Amino acid sequence: MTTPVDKKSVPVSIGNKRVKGKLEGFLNIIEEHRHKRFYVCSHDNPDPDSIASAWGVAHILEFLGIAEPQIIYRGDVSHPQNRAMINVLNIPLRKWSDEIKGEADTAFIFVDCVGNQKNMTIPSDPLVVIDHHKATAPKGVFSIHDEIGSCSTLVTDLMLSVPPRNTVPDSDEEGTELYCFDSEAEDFRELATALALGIKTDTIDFRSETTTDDDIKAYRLLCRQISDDKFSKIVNYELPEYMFDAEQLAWSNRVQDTPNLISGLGFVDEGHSDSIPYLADKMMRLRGIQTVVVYGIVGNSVRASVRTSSSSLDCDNLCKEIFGEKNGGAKQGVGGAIVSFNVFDIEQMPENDKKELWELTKTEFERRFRKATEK
Ligand SMILES: [Mn+2]
Repeated sequence: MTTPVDKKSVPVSIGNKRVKGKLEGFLNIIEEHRHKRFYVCSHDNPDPDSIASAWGVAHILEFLGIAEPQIIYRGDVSHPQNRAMINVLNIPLRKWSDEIKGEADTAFIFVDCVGNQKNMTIPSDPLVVIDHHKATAPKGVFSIHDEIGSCSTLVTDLMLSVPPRNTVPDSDEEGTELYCFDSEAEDFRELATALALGIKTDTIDFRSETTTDDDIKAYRLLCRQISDDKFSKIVNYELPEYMFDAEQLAWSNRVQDTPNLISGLGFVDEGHSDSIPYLADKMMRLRGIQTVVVYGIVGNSVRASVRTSSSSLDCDNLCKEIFGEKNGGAKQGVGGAIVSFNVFDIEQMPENDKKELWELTKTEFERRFRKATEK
């Protein structure tokens, strides 16, 4: 029989060697820059893993006595589940503003990315990067890096590994030890909920190839601390009305040749672009369907989501064949593409031209889809 773990027992670390090996260096670098204003930054497409990691790092900084570290991102939080996460957990996430660039004495920590990729456009050099992707940090930047299932796992381990702090003892009492990973701390349940969601989503429920025992260990540990209510509220997030409108459109615009289906949504508002991946997933659930492309024109680009469960098609090839070698990619049956129309200013176009542009786009991508799937 196993003994349930005492929620108040002293926390153990996950034991990731890459975290352990960098702990001292991390603490030193924070100490060295402690007078600065810290910004913890997500990449441009904040997802549960990057949001939770950033919040976790901000929590560590506060524990280390850094005044008011800020969590920031550039780009958009578009997926309705990610918005639900921010609202339900009340995560103090702020959007990048150009004023930050002008501030003196700032220090930036990038999480879930290393800073020299396309998905990170915050124009400041990081002091520290914490990441789990196959990518190398820029030269000279202090990095905590391991190719595991999620960045939230690394951050959870870091939280557990930070040495406890002694409170100032009263005259006749001894000081008590305070831990960074402390279920009694303010907002800790919410933070644990966020980190658990980060691990769950980034590992695709522990099915991704990169999932390690560390991810599972961190998840189990966090699950003892989460708010069950809030966790399920986010997992079963509410959908905005436009999602149902988009679904109706996707259904009526579909070109279906079972097991293949493609559907174009026309011009999609930037703020509604999350309907594209959502509907690609949904269409995959249609009986007999194995390969789906849902796409639309968002701003000056075509955005597409590609899915396949077919054993004869490779999703990455499919993305590249339909949308161009450099415009898309996929892993494990899930992919996407962005094709820029940067010679046009679509918003300024007369309605008729826009209509024609859409017709051309539709004809071309449907043709390419047919060609790529009929092999
Ligand atoms: Mn991640």
